[in-house]
Order: sequence, then structure tokens, then C-alpha cells
Amino acid sequence: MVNIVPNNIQLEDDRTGMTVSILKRAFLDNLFYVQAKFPKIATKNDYYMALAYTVRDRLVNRWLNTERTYIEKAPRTVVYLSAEFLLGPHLGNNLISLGLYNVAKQAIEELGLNLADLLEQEEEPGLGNGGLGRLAACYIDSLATLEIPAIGYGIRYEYGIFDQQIKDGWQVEITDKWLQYGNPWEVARPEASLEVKFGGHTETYTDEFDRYRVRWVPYKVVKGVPYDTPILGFQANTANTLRLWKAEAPESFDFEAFNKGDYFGAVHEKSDSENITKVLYPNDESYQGKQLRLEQQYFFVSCSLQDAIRLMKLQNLAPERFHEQYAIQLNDTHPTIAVAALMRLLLDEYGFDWDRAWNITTNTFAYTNHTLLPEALERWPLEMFGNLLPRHLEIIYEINRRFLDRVRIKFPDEIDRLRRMSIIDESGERYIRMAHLACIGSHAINGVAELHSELLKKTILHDFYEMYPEKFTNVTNGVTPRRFIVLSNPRLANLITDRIGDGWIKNLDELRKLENFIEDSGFRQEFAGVKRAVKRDLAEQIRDNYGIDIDPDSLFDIQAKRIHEYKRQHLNALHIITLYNRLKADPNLDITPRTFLFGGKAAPGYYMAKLIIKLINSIADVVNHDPDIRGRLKVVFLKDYNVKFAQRIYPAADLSEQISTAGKEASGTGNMKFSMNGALTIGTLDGANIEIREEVGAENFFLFGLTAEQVLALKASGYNPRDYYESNPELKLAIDRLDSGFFSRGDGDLFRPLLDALMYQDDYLVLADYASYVECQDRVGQAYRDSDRWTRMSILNVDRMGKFSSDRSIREYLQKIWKVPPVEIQVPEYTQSNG
Ligand code: Z2T
Repeated sequence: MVNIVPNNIQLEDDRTGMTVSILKRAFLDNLFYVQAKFPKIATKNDYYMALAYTVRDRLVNRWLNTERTYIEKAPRTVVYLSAEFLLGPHLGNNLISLGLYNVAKQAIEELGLNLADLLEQEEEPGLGNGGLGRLAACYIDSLATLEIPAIGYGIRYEYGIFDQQIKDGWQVEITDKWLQYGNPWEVARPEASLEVKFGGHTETYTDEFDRYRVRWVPYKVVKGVPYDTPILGFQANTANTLRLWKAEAPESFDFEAFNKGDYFGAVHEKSDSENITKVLYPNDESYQGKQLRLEQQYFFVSCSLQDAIRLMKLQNLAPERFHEQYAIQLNDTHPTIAVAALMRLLLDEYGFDWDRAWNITTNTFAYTNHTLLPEALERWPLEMFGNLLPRHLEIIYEINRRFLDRVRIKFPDEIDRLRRMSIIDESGERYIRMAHLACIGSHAINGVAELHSELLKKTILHDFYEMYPEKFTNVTNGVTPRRFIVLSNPRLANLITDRIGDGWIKNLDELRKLENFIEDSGFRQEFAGVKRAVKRDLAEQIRDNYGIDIDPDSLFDIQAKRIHEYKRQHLNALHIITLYNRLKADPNLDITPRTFLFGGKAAPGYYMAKLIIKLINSIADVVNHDPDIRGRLKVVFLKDYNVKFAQRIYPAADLSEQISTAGKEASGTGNMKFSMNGALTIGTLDGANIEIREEVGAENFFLFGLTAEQVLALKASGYNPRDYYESNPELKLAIDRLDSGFFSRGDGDLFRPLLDALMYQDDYLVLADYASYVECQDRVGQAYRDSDRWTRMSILNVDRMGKFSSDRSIREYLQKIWKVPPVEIQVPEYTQSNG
């Protein structure tokens, strides 16, 4: 119970004071005056909110200093355009950035509360699906830490990624009401709202200089309201802004008059506008050509570009300098309509001629591709596109006409090449190919890991590579060590800092100093002790939430990521069945005890992924309850995997499963987070796994499976999965047991679609890689028995993760693409007269 009223407050209104006593006073003040609660009736959420406001008060001065500096100095600015920002909870991260974590912990404890409980209370903004959205969040963290002027623009989804429940082993989706108790980290700026047009038609007219001009007469207008969230740099004065747009009905659209007293109709139309930012589309790597999704994309892009131009006006800069002022990164094709939208603004609103507008546009944009999977490539039905954005369609036709002229010049008499490269797919129903628009409208195109960038040039973007080789580059992904080590694994962070100081947090390459301690058995023991303690914590949480006892000394073998056939959670499942079968055949077999943990959401419409979740839960039911197993194998599907939970998972892992079919995982970023926390990887030569292995050394990485090249060759030579089934008795037994209903209470049909896909198609070569995977897992099991050797390998994984800091990625983007220098923000001093 809160009962201490701190004394010795020096400044009645101090909002920058960060001592324990000032924080206590501020916390109680916020509880009373903002939450309007006294301790007796305050809920845990009230306490969370009181602390959140206490922290927010202490970052506003940096935030406003940053904003003022950017307005005054008008520095060149990175704009990160992304339909997703998978931020995760803010409170802990902000405490760390401000250097307030320990002081706040003490203050909260002195008030009789517990910081961990309050951190747990925060509903995370799950405004993304997975890796792509989380990458955007890591990148804005690093941009602020590196003191780069930057703005993140995105969508303020009212409902983020769904909450996952498991019923009878199946995934059930629940709406994510993340805003229901209020969001203390955002500031609405209704005064900065903008209007976005949709539909209607275009007209031509001649302007006062007798020039031919086009005007767009829309069918409807939607208002975009910005909500700003501060993004603090770590131990920096920079606090950049993440500006997320909410759609509302505009006042200027007089619904009352328009609907002639039809009150119900007017309200109905209002809710129509608000639908645009209602909900995040929960598909990670497959697109559905839904009009509402295109509306979301155009809505936030239009708001963001208008906003960027408005800021230039405030800075007294003319729009012809747009490309000098902004480097805009397109996070996949989702915001790619920006190419046509900027052209429209420059041509129709500012009266530039085509060549000038095009020069500005292509010098502004750069495009990051995040997948090679063909089902993820966005294509909009031409008719839908034209109905929604008639002027943009005209502009895209003109971009395409001029582009194809150039292709004809570079590659004369190649009709097929023109057909392949056109922005318009005319092979059947006509579509707009957004990746083509992105490549043509950008000066740089990058993949997210070395292999991925090479494959882009060789496969889906090959024609564009031949056309514009100079545009292509690679920037390997990275993750922020602030959230994924310091915040999520404080025991490890403290141990590291104890030995090498805290420079590594901003300069992750300094982790290499740990190598000096590898022969120090005291250090190795402490390191192993950290892992054991974290595993115990997780085991306790799993016992509390699932009633399942797991052995903290067993090998924690974890696969946590979106559920997808290409990520092959079912290959992992086949291995579990294999170990189970071995123990059933010989109950006294001496195997390494393992706990298999899974986490991840399936796209609601992706039946096979949902069946994989059911499969894992069904195996768990049998394995966890079979007395012959004697607890040596445990399987748990952890529901509702999200950023908050991920932060608990990575530190507790011994083994990180990165087992995608080679050539399919563009990069992966979970692989980096696990490794940073001392997990060893079992993985294929795919995405960033290759670079992780290069860094940690082949001897500290469990490699298996076909290479990307071998995958292609095998498919080309006529892959027959049944051959693998017939010739491998363990594989055959595993599949037969599934087929017999052994894991589904006798229902031999339950997993039929999955088994058929494996036996007759197996697009992702699960059966082809099975033997290699199981053999590799056997080596993992053996290695774990030599715990000192394992600890050495684990230490070397942490030690050699420097490359995978998102700070390194951002430095590469800055050098290769953005060319934006840092701007130091002056030390904040709280003043009343800060106008
Ligand atoms: C996504 O998370 C990724 C790619 C997508 O392609 C879409 C989504 Cl939602 C359209 C992932 C990749 O699968 C992963 O390999 C990569 O590490 C991540 O993006 C960030 O680049």
C-alpha cells in the first residue's frame, strides 16, 4: 500500500528532477491529479498510469527541444514510412533510455509497490505482424540513439494484431483492445489534422499561364488526425517523433446538410471514414487484394507526405527542395503509392513539370524488400485502384510509358521483357504491380540480408537489376540491444557491464571484450548462472499459467515466430515425435531432457498454419502425459506470443530454432535476439543465419539442411517427398503415427491436409531436410551434456553479436542510402519560457 509522502522536494514544479524522492512525489501527484485516485481505490493500472505520466513528464523537455531544433535548423531528415510499427511496451524502454530504471525501481519499491508488476500492466501497441513491424521499431530506436533527425510515419490502428487464445488446441483470435485503458505515451494533435481524398474523377483545365493542368475531384474526403509518440535515444538528448494517423470524418464535409436530415445515414457515413484505421490486417506474408487495405495505405501515405511538406513550409523551405530535405524509406511495398502521391502533389498542387517532379521523387525514395515469397507481392486490381485513386492511376500510366521507353532503348526488340517489367500486369485481369512502381520510383533498392539481396537480383527483381544495377544494395537487418538485452535480460546486462563496462550498449562491437574472460571459470559459472536463473523464472511462469511443470535444467529448445509453412514448425514437430518414438521403443534410452517451447500467431485465414498449431498442441497432450517419457520431454505451445512475451523468451533459450527452407526467410531477426542472449542456433543456410554463423564461427552454430541452390536443384530434378518417407524408417514411423490418429485420439483424418501436403507436394522440403535436421539435433543433445563446453559456445555467441545491432544497420542505411548527418540536441533544461 502506498503510504509514504516524500519530503525534501526542492522545486515545487520540478518535472526534470529524477531523484527517488522527487519521483515518489511526482508519482503520487499523478495518481491523485491525473488518474484522480487515492491509494485505497487505485488499481494496478492506475499505478501503471501514474508511473507512465511521471516518466513522460521527464521526457517532454527533450522531445520539445528536439522538435524546436529541427524546426530551427531544418536539418535533412530520414522519413521511415511503414504500415507497421511493432513497438512493444514503452515504459521499461523509456526508463532505460532516460537512465531512470534503477531510481524508479527504488521509488516504486519505497512506495510499497513493485516495478515489475507495473511494467507487466502495460498493454503493448501491437501495431504490426512480426519481423517487418518490429524492424521498424528497432530502426526508430537506433535513429534516435544515433541522433539522426528522423520521423516515423504509420497508422494508428485502433485494434492491433489480434490476441491469440488456444481452445482445444486450436487458435482463436480475439480483438486487441490496446487503447481501452488509455495510452499515456501518445499526444493527439487534432490541430494538425489533414484531409485525404478518395474516388471521384479527374478534370483538365488551363491555368493562368495557359498551361494544361489536371485537378482531382474526389468522391469523399477523410480526415487524418496525427497522434505523436516520443522515441527516445539511449543516453542521448534526441527524442524523435513517431506520428501515427487516425482516420476520422472531416467537419468540412457537412454530413447533416449532405444527408438532408438523415441523421442515421450521416452517422453511418462518419463511421465509414473511421473504418480506415480500425484494424491491422493480420497476414504476414500473403496479401489479400482488399480495398480497405489500399485505403489504409493511401490514407497514411497521403497524410505523411502532406505533413512533410507542411513542415518544410514552417522551415521556410520551398517544395522543390523536397528530396534535399527528406530521405524517405519505403518499408516494403505497403507505402509505395507514395511514389505516385508525391508526383501528384508536385505536378497538380505545385505545378512542377514532369521531369522536375520525377527527379525530386526518385531522389527522395528508397525501397526495402522483405520477402521473395510470390504470394506476398502486392498487386492491386486495376479497376479497384482506378476507382479509388483515379489521378494516381493516370500518373502511374505515364510513369510506366516513360519507363518502358527507356527499357526499349536499353533492350531493343525484347517484347517479353517489356511485358515482364511493366507496372501493369496484363496477363489476365489487369493489376498494378507495386514492387515495380517501388523499383522505378526509388534510387535505391535493398534486401535485408546478403543472401536475400543476392536472390532478389537473381530472381524476382532480376529484370530491374539488369535495368538499374547501381540501385541495388544490401543492408542486413539488426535489432536494438537496448530492448533485447538491457531491458529483457538485466541479469546478463549487469554481468557484461560488470566485466567490460557499459560502452557495449551503444557500441555493440565492444561485446568482443568478453572473449578475454572465456578462460575465466568464475565468469563462465556466473554466465551459466544467469541462464539458469532466467530459465527458472520462465519455468515458474509456465507453471503458473499452464499448470505444466518443466525442468529448468532441461535443454530449452525454442521456436518463436509467426507460424508459416516455410518456417517449418512442423519439421520441429517431426523431430519431437521422433524423440518420443525412440523413448517409446526403449524407455531407458539415455537422452538429453528437453523442453520444446513454441510461440507464434497464424494468419486467421491460413488454414495450414492453424493446423500446425493444433498439431503442436496435440503432440504436447500425448508427450506431456505419457508416463514412459518420465518428464524427459515436455512440449508447450505458449499462447499469444507478442513483444512483451518475446522479451521473456529470448533470454531463457538454450537452443534457437531457425529452420526455414533455405532461400525463403529474407533475414530473420529473432535469430539475432536469441543469439544475443546466449542461445545457440540450429539453423539452415538462410537469411541472416548465414551471417550469424560467419560471425560466431561454424563451431558455435548447428548447421543442417540443403542450401538455397540445392533446394532449387532438387526441385528442378523432380522432387519426390515419398522417396524420403519410404527410405527413412524414423521419418516413416513419425508420419505413420500422425496418420494413424495416435496424436489425435484416433482421428486419422485430423492432420490429413498437412500430411498430404508433405507427401505429395512438400513445397518447403520438410522431408528432404528431415534426416539432416534430426542428425544435427542429435549433436545438439550431445553437446548440451558437456555443460562447460556449451557455456563457452554460448558466451561466444553473445560476444560476437556486435554486427547485429540495429545501430550498425542504421549506419549502413545512412552511408549507402540516406546521407543524413546527425544533429546534436542541446542538453535540456526545464524552463517555463520555452516558446
Ligand atoms: C514480415 O514480417 C516479413 C516480410 C514480409 O514481406 C512481411 C512481413 Cl509482415 C512482405 C519479415 C521477413 O519474413 C523476415 O525474414 C525479415 O527478417 C523481416 O521481415 C524484417 O526484414
